[in-house]
Amino acid sequence: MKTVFTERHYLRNSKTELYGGTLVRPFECPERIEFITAELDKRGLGDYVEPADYGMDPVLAIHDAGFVDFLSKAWQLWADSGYKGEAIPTVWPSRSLSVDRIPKQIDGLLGYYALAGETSISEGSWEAALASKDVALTAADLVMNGDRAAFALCRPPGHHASTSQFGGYCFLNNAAIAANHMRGKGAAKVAILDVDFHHGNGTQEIFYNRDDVLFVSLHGDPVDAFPHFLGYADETGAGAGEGFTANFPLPVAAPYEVWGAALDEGLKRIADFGADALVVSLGVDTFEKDPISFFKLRSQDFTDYGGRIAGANLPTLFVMEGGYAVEEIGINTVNVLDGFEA
Ligand code: Q9C
Ligand code: ZN
Repeated sequence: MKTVFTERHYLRNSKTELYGGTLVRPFECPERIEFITAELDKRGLGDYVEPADYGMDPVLAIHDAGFVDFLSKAWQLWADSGYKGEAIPTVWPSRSLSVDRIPKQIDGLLGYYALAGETSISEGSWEAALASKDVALTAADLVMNGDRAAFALCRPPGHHASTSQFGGYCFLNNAAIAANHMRGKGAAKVAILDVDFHHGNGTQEIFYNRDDVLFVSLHGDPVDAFPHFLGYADETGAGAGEGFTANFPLPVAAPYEVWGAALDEGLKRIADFGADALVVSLGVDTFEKDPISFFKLRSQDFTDYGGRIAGANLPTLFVMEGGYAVEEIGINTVNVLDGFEA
């Protein structure tokens, strides 16, 4: 399968992540992509395509216009205010502060449009986020034009980005933008299978009221894991979307036997739904050595589950999400693609 990739991901090179009370170099770093392309090249799978420019219409079909405008100017507002570091929110419209009015000043805007505080906005972050959605859209069109599968090597990732909030290293929801684009290109029903360790809260929120996009997610139980406030099994959709969200929260130290059983249930849901196309939010932070996660998948398990996903027999778009054990991120990601193609 082809890989859509651009060097413009390097434009996202934040120096700070608020982690455990200290500022550390972000886990979501450019080397992640280098490890993946190195492994693709090593296995002779490096069939790369540059992304096309899809403009803002597919973004504005998913995200709030005020949010998009904020992202486009946040770094400039922050820099103009004279702050020395990167843009980190410090105040939120929390339970006891109003959410009714959008402030003008950058600290207020950051709190209004952020869902978490670890994702510093740095110079170039917006441009990288734009390139990342174009990677996803270009790969979506490969699939809609007849390729059995395509790999969107997106960075920054997207599944935590909701209609109007960024966080969890995500700015624009690449998978959601691509899935919606595939709907517009003739796939009547699209299923999204989110296998990143973390719950895809943004994707869930975006499609929560829709019955044309099924959202299935396997993730660390929010009782113990980021994003902490969404991803419970009783979240099943609302209105017309009731029954079109399926969450599989899994416990600390879940081994592949447990994870794989949930995957099979999720794939059954996708088969029952009658999807015309599949989008896989591919995070490999389920790996046993991932530094910020708690599942126990081994490298060979990624090959195995790639094969199980192929069993769904659907045109499939893989969209890169998380995965932070940098030495193994390449092996594990390419194992999924290899297992799918085997
Ligand atoms: N103690 C993605 O995988 N912080 N985002 C976790 C753990 C945020 C992950 C802190 C993790 C965001 C795309
Ligand atoms: Zn993740």
